[in-house]
Amino acid sequence: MSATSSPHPAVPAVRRDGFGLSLAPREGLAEAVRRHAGRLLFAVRYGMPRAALSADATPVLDLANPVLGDGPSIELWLSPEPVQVRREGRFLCAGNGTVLFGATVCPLAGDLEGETLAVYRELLDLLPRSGAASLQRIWNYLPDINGDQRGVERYKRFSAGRARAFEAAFGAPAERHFPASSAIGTTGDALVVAFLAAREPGRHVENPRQVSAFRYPPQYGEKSPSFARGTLSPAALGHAFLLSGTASVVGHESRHEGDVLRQLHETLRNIETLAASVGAVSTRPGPGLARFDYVKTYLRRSSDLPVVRAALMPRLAPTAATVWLEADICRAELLLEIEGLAL
Ligand code: 3EB
Repeated sequence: MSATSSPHPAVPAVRRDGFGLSLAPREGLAEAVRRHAGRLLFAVRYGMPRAALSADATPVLDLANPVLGDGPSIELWLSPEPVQVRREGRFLCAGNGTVLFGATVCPLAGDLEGETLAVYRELLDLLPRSGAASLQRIWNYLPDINGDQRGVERYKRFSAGRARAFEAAFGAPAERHFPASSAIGTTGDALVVAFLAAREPGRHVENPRQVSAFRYPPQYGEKSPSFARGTLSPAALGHAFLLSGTASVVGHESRHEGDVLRQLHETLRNIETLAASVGAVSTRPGPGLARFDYVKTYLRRSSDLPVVRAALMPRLAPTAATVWLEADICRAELLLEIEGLAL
């Protein structure tokens, strides 16, 4: 079938030195497994009935966040080398000796801080044993992220557990170990943590327009969030720039409450400023928004899709792949968050 006759053609892979990412339509997993046989690190499927992990033909993480619009809904993380898949406690991991992708879906009982601490301790413990000790990127999906757990917002409970695990593993302050991250709401009753790690370290980047999240004042949680604004990954990941979830936060404050388009433009200013400062840790210039290969946008209100998409698309390369998801954001007043990858 030619690409033009298919309603949802697979987006061509973006690859560099063999590492890469491809996107596939909702029903495209089996074909992708055939096409990338033995070179598929992990598939992540959005818009599924519930969060789940499986490892039949290939490791697959399912997430329940609805896919907005008619775009692709499966990420295919590709490896230049044959992939070995294994269980490490609660994590399912796939690696090739220099990079490792892993994920867990952890049922929650009612102590999000303690449960997050336990999951992150397990993660920080398995990495050095795996040969891919350096965290590059983490994705966190939390049920009812803005809800209350015994008087404290659940995102803040999560943040405290994550911070304690980093301190237990590396001592305080542990900030030079914080990778690019996203922390996003989801449905169901499981905490989902997925990660990308490598044998060689990445270079974590901060944004001059934003207070580093690990220095946020206590109003955002008893323990500040443990993440970097972006990570410039090593050669085994094609030197990909991994952009953290980025929102309408200037300094440490949320801006433009209730106005999704103003939030979008503030977010884009944050991304452009961060990209410019990647030059500080690299001889290459940082990737401006127009050089991103993959952009994933989380919208709190699905009805905002048309206006946000119309304003964002002209700012991206025509070849950029986009995925649009409905999700709560970690601060109740934030209406959107954008993450991405540039190879
Ligand atoms: C912010 O700038 C928005 O806790 O891992 C963005 C990316 C946000 C990652 C995290 C939180 C996280 O503070 C929220």
